[in-house]
Amino acid sequence: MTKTYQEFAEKNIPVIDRTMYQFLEESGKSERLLEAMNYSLEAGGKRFRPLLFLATVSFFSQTLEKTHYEVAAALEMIHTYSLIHDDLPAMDDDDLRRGKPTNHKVYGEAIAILSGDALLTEAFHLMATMKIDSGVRTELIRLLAKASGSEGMIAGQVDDILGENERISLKDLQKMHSKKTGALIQYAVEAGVVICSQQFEMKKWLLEYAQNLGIAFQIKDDLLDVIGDESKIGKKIGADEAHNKNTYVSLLGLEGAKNAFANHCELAEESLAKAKELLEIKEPTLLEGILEELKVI
Ligand code: GRG
Repeated sequence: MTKTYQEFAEKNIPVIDRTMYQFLEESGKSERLLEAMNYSLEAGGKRFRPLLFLATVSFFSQTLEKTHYEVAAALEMIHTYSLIHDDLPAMDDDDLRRGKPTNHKVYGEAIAILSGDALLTEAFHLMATMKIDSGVRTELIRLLAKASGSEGMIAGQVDDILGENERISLKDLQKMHSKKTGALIQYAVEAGVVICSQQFEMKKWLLEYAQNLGIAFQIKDDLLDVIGDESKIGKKIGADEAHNKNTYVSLLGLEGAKNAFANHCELAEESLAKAKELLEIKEPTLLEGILEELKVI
């Protein structure tokens, strides 16, 4: 991890976490449900999406405030819900996530489904309470619904499930991942652009950065499933092959996937350089730090 990004993560993860835990504690719910929600939130995720959002806000030299942490918290809550549901027997049927037994292994299927439902719902509840201009708030909520809903992450998950046991093209694989994994990653950057009231050209370059970052993120996940260290990634490797999944490695081979990964990291770098030019930023930014961090396999 680059020192600056590491410091940024160390400083901000506790604030993101506090925002999530306090909001959930205060909004009063069944103790068992809260325990199950917190179990997955506390299981040690990297907080990649919320940090990406906060890094985008910082790119525009804005001081991080309560509202920013609320968007960041909502993003992580939605991400965590998606992982709980993804691990269910009806989906990937995984026993381990983030190095710990999956939510349904500890709390049973019914509570796991409900804790995912509650994290999703409470994420929007949290965003609806944000004290910012109502137009910006509505736009942030609209974009999050679009990214996580039936046009975005859920659509990608459906394509993934329906495509199991079938060979699909690289183009369809990318389309599926741009929704399943990419949409929330792109939201993290777009929300930063929206909350900082940035204009068209800036949005264009940063969204291109986010798009390539999202693809590289997914390729890395596919690579780690083949060459990763189980103790580091917190789950068994080889699951994609066992499920007969379409992945960058199954379609391009190991070397091909490594090349595609390097290529998308480079494209992300180029788009970021254009965005920096617009703001006349000369020094490295946290958005580069995130890319550097991603490059470590
Ligand atoms: C169930 C609606 C629904 C959607 C699930 C994103 C997703 C859709 C499922 C996750 C499946 C998966 C493992 C995708 C690969 C990329 C990915 C999202 C990895 C996990 O994200 P990280 O690495 O995880 O940010 P941590 O644990 O660090 O939060």
